[in-house]
Amino acid sequence: MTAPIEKLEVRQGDITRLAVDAIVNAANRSLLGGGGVDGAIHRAAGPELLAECRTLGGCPTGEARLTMGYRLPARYVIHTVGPVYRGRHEDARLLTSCYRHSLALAAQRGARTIAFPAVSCGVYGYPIEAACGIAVDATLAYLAEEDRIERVIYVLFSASDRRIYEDHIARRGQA
Ligand code: AR6
Repeated sequence: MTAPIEKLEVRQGDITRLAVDAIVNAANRSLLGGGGVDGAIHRAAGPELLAECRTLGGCPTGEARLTMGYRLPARYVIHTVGPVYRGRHEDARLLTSCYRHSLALAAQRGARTIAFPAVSCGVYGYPIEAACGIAVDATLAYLAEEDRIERVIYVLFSASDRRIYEDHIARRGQA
């Protein structure tokens, strides 16, 4: 069995270009689209994605919902709603929950490869270092319990965010 940390990968770029089983969208509770990565995913997937999202009736913060990927190279989109950062303990709990719910939905639908953006780190204001630690902790905890997921890719838009993830994972690997 592959060790959980060996299943993690970091890339820089546009998540909409990834041919993985599932990409995760940093959505809002309406699931009806927005800016940032959400806008990019809806533009690349086409109007069928919004049509399916309309049938879902929204999603509470910290949970996730699955749709098809339509014109994306990814088969599924998992829409999760991260917390708006306010510096409370609750923020970390909700962000952890986004990762757990997204991974559980992916595994349930037979996805083996999944890509995450830095959920909550744009408009929602979560500091990237803290969010990275939460993302990696939540993913490793999940992968330790459930081995159907073979690869988890964190896709960062900027070189500085990519380095934060790479350094964090390298340190975790040495621990
Ligand atoms: N690929 C990968 N990462 C991206 C891409 C992309 N194509 N585009 C942006 N990012 P944000 P949030 C990065 O604001 O903070 C939306 O309007 C970006 O640099 O997209 O969870 C929703 O509808 C940042 O690091 O999501 C919600 O209303 C990260 O993705 C709200 O924004 C997340 O930034 C959610 O805010």
